[in-house]
Amino acid sequence: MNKERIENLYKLAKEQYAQIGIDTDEVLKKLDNIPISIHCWQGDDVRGFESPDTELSGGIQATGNYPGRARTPEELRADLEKAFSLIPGKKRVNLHAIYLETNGEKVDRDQIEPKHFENWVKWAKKNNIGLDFNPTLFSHPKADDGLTLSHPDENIRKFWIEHVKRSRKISEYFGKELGTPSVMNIWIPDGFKDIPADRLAPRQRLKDALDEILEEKIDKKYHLDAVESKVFGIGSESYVVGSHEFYMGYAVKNNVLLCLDAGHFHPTEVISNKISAISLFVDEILLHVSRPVRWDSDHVVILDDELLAIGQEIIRHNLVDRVHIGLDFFDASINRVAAWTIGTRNMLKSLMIALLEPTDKMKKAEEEFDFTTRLAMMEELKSYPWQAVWDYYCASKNIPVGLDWLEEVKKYEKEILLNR
Ligand code: RNT
Ligand code: ZN
Repeated sequence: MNKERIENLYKLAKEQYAQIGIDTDEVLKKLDNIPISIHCWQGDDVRGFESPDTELSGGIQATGNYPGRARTPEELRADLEKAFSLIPGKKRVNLHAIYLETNGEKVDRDQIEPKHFENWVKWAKKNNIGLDFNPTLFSHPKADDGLTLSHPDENIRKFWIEHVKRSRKISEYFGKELGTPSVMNIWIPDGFKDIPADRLAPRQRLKDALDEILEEKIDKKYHLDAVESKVFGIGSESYVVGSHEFYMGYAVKNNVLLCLDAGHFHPTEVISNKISAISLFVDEILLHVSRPVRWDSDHVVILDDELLAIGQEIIRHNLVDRVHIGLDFFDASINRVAAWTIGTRNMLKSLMIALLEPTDKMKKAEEEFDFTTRLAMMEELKSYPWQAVWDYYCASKNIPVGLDWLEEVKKYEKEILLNR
């Protein structure tokens, strides 16, 4: 794309935004500092590196068989680096315990250690990014009953408790090495396909297991605990142990982060409307920005109304430092580097569009019960020239502008991905 044209269009946009009191240069400075945690699992359909034939379980699914899935840590890191080159701004990478590296040694989940993630840390340092972490309580024989931390068998519970405790140490290690706290999110698949006779006992066991896991205090400078609820999963249609009420109560009482996944609520329920409410009761929030299509399908996030609303809720209430933005989608039917690129660029666009909004003016209209002005402003803003600001931002960071990134992905696909 023509540099002069981008600059001219930016100049015009800058003038137009200045008329409503917005300094676009300031907006881009702010945007450039908001980290997005890119989930590694889009790159390999949530398989990890424990063994080449691990089957994904826990009621989540990556559908599609697009060629080029990363099969090794080296391939996954190379693919992530390709995506980084197409995405402006500050990035983090979100890992799961199954992405460990053991040099061929069999290391079960209750044996994982920081050393199994040394390569990731080295790589993160080289790329100047932070890391986040997740214990993996699925895709394992000890999760085959559909229950883990809430399992009635004490031995199984103990195994998973040990796994999560060790995961916290790995997360702490990330934080210490990289100088930025690692957010460790606990999601478990536990639930029942059919109507339970006892909804309480598994929840009691989960609560006790979490209490035990969190017993050791870890400095928040290095590590933050988060818990993620769900409304249903494949195989847990009738009952999920870790429901929203369960984890909201747990997070408030124990002052841990509450993770809101966009696909984990009833179809007409949106997480954007939960952020402000929860912000009054917990210090920090983790988002799993995803796109449910009729179910928790984890489609690539698009710039739809809900994504725009999520951006607005973070920006309008000044929650940038208290809301950790993580992505959580896995589509195996399209190029995986493109999936990361599209989803992450959209997340950034939503934040930028929110930053370009004259929020004070809209809040003032609202306070004065001038709902006419409020609606009129919101509608006008939709066609403001934010795209010129976005293009300028990408160009200024040497990131492909517009659809130019797609050519890069196609080239990478031809040269690298199709040869796998
Ligand atoms: C599952 C949860 C969970 C996972 C990842 C892989 O429904 O959303 O966050 O998607 O941990
Ligand atoms: Zn999630």
